[in-house]
Amino acid sequence: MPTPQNLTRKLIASHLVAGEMITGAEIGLKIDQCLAHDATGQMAMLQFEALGFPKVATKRSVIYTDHNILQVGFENADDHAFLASAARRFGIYYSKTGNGICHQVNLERFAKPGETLLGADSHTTTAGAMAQLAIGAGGLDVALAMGGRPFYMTMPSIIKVTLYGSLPPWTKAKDLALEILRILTVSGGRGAILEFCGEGLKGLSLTDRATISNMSIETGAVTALFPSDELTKDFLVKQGRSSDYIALSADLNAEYESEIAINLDKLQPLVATPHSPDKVSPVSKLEGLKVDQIAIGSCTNSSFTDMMAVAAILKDHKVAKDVSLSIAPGSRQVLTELARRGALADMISAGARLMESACGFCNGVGQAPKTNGVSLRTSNRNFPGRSGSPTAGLYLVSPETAAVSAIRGFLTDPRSFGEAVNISLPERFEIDDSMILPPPASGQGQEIIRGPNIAPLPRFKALESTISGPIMLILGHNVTTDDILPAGASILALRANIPAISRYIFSNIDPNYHQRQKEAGAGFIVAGRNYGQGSSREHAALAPRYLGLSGVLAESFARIHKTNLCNFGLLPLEFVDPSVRPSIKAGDKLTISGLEPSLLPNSILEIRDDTQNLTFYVRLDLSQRQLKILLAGGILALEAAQSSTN
Ligand code: MIC
Ligand code: SF4
Repeated sequence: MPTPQNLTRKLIASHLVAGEMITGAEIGLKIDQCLAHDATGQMAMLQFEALGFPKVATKRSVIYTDHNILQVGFENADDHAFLASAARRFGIYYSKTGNGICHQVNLERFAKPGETLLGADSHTTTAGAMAQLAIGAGGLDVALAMGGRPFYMTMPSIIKVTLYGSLPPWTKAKDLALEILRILTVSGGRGAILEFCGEGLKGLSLTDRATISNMSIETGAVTALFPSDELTKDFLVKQGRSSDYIALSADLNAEYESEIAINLDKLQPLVATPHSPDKVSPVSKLEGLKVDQIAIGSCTNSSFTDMMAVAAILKDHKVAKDVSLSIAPGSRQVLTELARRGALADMISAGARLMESACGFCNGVGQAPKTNGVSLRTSNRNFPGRSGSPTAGLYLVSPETAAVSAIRGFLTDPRSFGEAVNISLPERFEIDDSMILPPPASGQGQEIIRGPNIAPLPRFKALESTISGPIMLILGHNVTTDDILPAGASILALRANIPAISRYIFSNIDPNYHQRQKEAGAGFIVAGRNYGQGSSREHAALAPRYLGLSGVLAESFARIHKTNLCNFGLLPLEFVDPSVRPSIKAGDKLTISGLEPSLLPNSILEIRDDTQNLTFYVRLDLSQRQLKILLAGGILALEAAQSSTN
């Protein structure tokens, strides 16, 4: 009898092209589908071009324009023209601005049980709701996968999340996502895939599952996976995609590395308080907190059922007079369904401000709260400064809690609102893919349009075997990519321009960092655990490298960011003994040597602190393949060196 397999191992096994499925070992996966957008796609396309691929080799790749949509200057229009033309040239589908947020549209139109999806966005995990092995990565990894190369990662451990019971009235999928964060924190999922099972699944709709897999990345997990079952089938049938359905689940008695059991009956409405999604508290405990702004939407909670529930709550009520309520339905499909049912009228007559179907407020593109403002949001991250207001406090809640609170004017436990609203899916969704432009049969001769906002890619040299430089910054635990490269409309408009965007690196922490780093030439950042958590933006590695940064010394790294560092030739160094961290100081000159081609995977290297005359050890926990990339100065440098010797 074959050994019973969990769902994750089944999906990995069916796509494995390199390595062995041994936890912690490097594996290579064949990628079926890719996605990128107008914050990450620019770099992905410039790199795809630099890698010399003639066209995409995936079953389907899609570029969405959903992040960078505030047209206050020529910059993002330049970016969109570039992306649309690169999509035509390279055989990529192009989802026009207004069609919706990539993860919501992907779920509706493209996500497919049993396939792999690599997305240049950390919340690519959303499609795990549909038993798609959906993983976020930097744009360069996505460019390689689009070109048909394998995606490499460490074989994850698999955490079984067993759900019992059913969610009580007014307690929603978002509350379960927050409960998981309360249990695991922002680093407890590192190196793992969360695989969901148990009788509790029956009560979770496909979009509920999407909310949960969306936020799995906030635990540091690689992704989440739900089985593909009758609910998946129902959603796919309603999307006119019944042929995409296959049933998929773990075998009976499959093994897992660890297990979490959650009794849904016991959950209640929860809220993540500033400034981390794992600072979770019952809403009832903070009830009465005066709010200034409420924003409903984002790839976490902008589905048909979320929006219809909000409309049902707002119907015949008014938004409190000193609250601004913004609502951004997740896709044009959702927006159309709301319009046809009169739900938009209910929202508007309650006093809500209707926003574009896009990321918008979620990463600071509009709706920045006032100084010290309190903003209740249905999105997934409440990191400092993410809203565009450095002093605002962001609280993450379910759409139901947000809507009830909008009426009351303060954070309110929705259970006090009366009978719970329950929304079912329509008989059939309105299907109109006319804003998703398919590529022409051949991209040959299609011009790539480069306005002045599209800068050439920087090129890097191979690493020296000895590197010396000062410690530029000393940081704490859980540094986010929003700390490294802040969110917000003006910075987002520079994603295709590394010289311009590099001026904003660490700008919320030290506005002079960029100048200091340029002058220093080389240098190091020192940090605690889970450095680089959050987004997939490779600019948070590429731009510091452009300024001259040599590496980061941390207790541990977030998965995507660590790979991004290596992809651009930056040293991701882990303290062997973290207790040395407090003794090294900003400005100390460090020297690391031994960066030789003979270096072995998982090597331990000595670092000399020349200023304090002390030595300590760091681990370079990389595979042989990654070491080669790193020492060459990054993937593009390695590929260029290899093609010149061929
Ligand atoms: C985010 O939610 O932080 C983003 C903006 O979607 C990022 C993408 C980026 O910054 O390029 C992500 O999650 O990867
Ligand atoms: Fe867009 Fe926010 Fe989702 Fe990122 S988390 S993809 S910014 S909606």
